[in-house]
Amino acid sequence: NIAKRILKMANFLKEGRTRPYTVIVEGNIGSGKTTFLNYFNRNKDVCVLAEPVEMWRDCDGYNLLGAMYEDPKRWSFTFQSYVQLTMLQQHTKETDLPIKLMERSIYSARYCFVEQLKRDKVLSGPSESVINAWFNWVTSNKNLDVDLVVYLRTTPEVVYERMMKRNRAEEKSVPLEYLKSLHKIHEDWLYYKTLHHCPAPVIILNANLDRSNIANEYEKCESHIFNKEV
Ligand code: DCP
Repeated sequence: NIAKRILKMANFLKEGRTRPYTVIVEGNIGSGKTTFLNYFNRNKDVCVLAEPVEMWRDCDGYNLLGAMYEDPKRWSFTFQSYVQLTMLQQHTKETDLPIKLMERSIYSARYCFVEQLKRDKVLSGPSESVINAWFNWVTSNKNLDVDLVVYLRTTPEVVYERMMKRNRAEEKSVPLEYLKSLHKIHEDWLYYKTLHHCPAPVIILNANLDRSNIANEYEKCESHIFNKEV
């Protein structure tokens, strides 16, 4: 095991990689991204970065996630600006480990959520332009490359039920319609690949399965994450 790890590290250095092999986990609200991350958290080669929801709930004492759902027109720009910053922090966070596994990314923030807010006419044109200007600048001037996307594919009805069950205070008023729209946008982006650009090859998992059956699905992408020559 140690020999394997040394070999991995040697290959890593030989290739002159300046960043870890980076995997992002994407999927609708309630698709099981956190459960997926927890499954891989036990591996010593992997730096697991959970989504900074807690930061979104407490920015200098302000709950931006809650504010965004309570009054989307007023707070979506503020919230998505902060999401973009926290995602940038995750992408650029340094690690000595050869693999980085991230919950979501700056890409889904822009391509799914900002896109949906724009379609729903919640985000004004000028607000969207400012978010885009930041997005375009950071993605062109910083190395935010990813190597693999794991898409936890679900149906809106299943994730709606999970979201209701987990009962996150901020999400109480999120309607099924919103999850249907987000589902479509994820599908167009990662399944049909007709929307925006796909930042890396995509592995698709059936994330409708419940916790007791999902391990087999996870194993499908384990080799891609770990046996990769890094
Ligand atoms: N959110 C948002 N805009 C973003 C990212 C997230 O409005 N750019 C919102 C949607 C959810 C909450 O933040 O209300 C967290 O969403 P995620 O889907 O990212 O995370 P979950 O906790 O739902 O993930 P999972 O249940 O798959 O573990």
